[in-house]
Amino acid sequence: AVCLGLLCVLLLAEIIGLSVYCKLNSLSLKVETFYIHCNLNITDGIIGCQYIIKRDNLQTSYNNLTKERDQLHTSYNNLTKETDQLQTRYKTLSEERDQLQTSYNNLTKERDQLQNSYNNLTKERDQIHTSYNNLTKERDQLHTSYNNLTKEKDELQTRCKPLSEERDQCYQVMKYPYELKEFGNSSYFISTTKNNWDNATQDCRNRGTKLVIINNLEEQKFLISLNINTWIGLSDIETEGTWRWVDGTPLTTAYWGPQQPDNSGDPEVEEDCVEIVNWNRDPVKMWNDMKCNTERNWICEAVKD
Ligand SMILES: [Ca+2]
Ligand SMILES: [Ca+2]
Ligand SMILES: [Ca+2]
Repeated sequence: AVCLGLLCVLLLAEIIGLSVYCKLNSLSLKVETFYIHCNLNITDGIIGCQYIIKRDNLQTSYNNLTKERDQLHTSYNNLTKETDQLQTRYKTLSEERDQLQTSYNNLTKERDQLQNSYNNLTKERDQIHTSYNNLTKERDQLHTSYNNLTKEKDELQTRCKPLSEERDQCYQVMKYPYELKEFGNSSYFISTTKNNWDNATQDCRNRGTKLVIINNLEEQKFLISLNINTWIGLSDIETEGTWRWVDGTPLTTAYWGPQQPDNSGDPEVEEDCVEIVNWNRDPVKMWNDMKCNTERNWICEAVKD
């Protein structure tokens, strides 16, 4: 029994040594080792301890590998998710890229169309500019032509005015047909119609002549020989009793009929114009003062140069 106790003490010392050798293990392992080595020899104990350590290491490695596997699995799942997300983003981006490409193509077409439109508008603008310049030139030419025509019109109107007056006079002259007679140094236009003294005077003026002025007895006799009751160019229209010829000269030699001039003898009636009345055969007593609005033949005289 003493020997057996001694052996146990020795074994206990070995166990302590093994514990140092095995370094740190769980308390149960120590108990187990103690129990084993209480029944087995030291060599077997060491070998068993090594196996245990290896097993523990393997267990630890296994655990670590399991953890790593789990981590890898988690990482794999995460990566799978990320891959899916990236796949989705890639798809979305591809679609966006296609849309952008389509938009780019459309914009390119629109740009080309706009460029064409711009070119066409530029051409049209240039044509319009050219047309504008041409029209401006034409307008200026027309303006010049207009001014020239206006000047010509004014000149023609200036030239036309006396012609119109002559025409009007011609019309007036043509209104009253006449018979032409020549005597002495004068031509005589003898009317074939009758009119008042004023119109007769105006008709002679229209012809460039004067109502006949009797300058001498020969002329008086010539007029009597025509055998017409006619106005002569003598009146006292301006001043009663003061007789003047139509050229403004005063009466010097007169051939009044009997009791003439009498200014009608009626205070209510004026007789201011003179006629030749063939009421007797005495050529020096043939004139009568008469109401000027009475209608008579008349004789215009044109004195030759
Ligand atoms: Ca005369
Ligand atoms: Ca009179
Ligand atoms: Ca009279």
